[in-house]
Amino acid sequence: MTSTKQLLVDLHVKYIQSLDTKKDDLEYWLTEHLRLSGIYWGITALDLLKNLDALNKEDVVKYVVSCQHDNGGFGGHVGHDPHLTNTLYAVQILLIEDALDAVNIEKIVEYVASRQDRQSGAFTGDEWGEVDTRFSYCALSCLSLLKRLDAVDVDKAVEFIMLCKNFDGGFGSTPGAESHAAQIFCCVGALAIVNSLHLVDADLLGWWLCERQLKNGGLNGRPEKLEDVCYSWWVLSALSILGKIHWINKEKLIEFVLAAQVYTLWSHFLALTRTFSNAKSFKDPESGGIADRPGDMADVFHTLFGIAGLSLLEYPDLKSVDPVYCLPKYVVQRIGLAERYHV
Ligand code: GRG
Ligand code: ZN
Repeated sequence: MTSTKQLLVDLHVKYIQSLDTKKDDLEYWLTEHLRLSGIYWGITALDLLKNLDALNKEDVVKYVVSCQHDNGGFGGHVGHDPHLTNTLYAVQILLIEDALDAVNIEKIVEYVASRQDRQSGAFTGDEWGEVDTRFSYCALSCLSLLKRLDAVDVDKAVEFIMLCKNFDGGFGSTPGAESHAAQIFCCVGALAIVNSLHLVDADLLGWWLCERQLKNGGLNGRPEKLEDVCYSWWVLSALSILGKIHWINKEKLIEFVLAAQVYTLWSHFLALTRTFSNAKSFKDPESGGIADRPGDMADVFHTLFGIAGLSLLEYPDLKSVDPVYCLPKYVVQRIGLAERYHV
């Protein structure tokens, strides 16, 4: 293992492509419930890397359609129970593939609306009843992408999110819960979607967010915790929505994310000498993808959020990502939703 100062695009594309071919690995079967989310993380990363074609569109759309239930919701894999999170991921994948017409949109709207508790405004993730601000985000993002926010009580949804705001300007998962960067992304993103960013204490929250950067350049999710590549998304997207991305040290964060890339010296050599993309049959299971921090194993979740973070930091040769929807910006523009939010 050595340190690199550049994004290893070819290796990451190969890594994402190889994820569905590891059927001999126990891990492949143990993570079955993450199959649909894995496709969202993988395909979004590929698109930002300008390699959307690396996965076959027809196969992807067919698989997503097969995860939908009669009630309109999507499960994490064929036959798995429907869940709000997977329903958002399904809509996001179909939008990236420009194939929303492959599913019944009215049924999706019905399912998402059915998850709101009309009294509190909160959303439950599934029929088991867990309430969390990340489900508020999933519901509002999904309905907004489908242009059907009218199907829920938006004022009540905002009321619930504001009950989860804390003294430090941040947001937690439920009223009284500690501020956490991932919940902050969900709450700030949801408020942006429904034009309610004026309810955020932008300076106070901006301070809390930029204090997440540690000496090694990486960001943590709350005080006293370890740095982790995925916070390059959760923290940076919120800062970006608030117009304060310049409050963190960009160069140090880029260095940290690049150092969390996984590769062997041989793959690195091939990538550097540009022979890699020609060596179609070359496979190196140890290479490609981004880990949560330098030295750890890669996974597709951290691969997306590392790349999306780099995109927010305007790293060269990446497509721009939308900080509210976590979709490539051109996709959000294609449906006429880009740049509607203001602090
Ligand atoms: C479209 C990007 C996108 C998201 C959809 C499902 C969802 C909405 C958001 C998930 C938000 C969430 C709660 C993510 C978890 C992030 C995370 C790394 C949690 C780990 O927390 P701890 O406390 O770890 O276990 P730390 O880093 O604090 O040690
Ligand atoms: Zn992480």
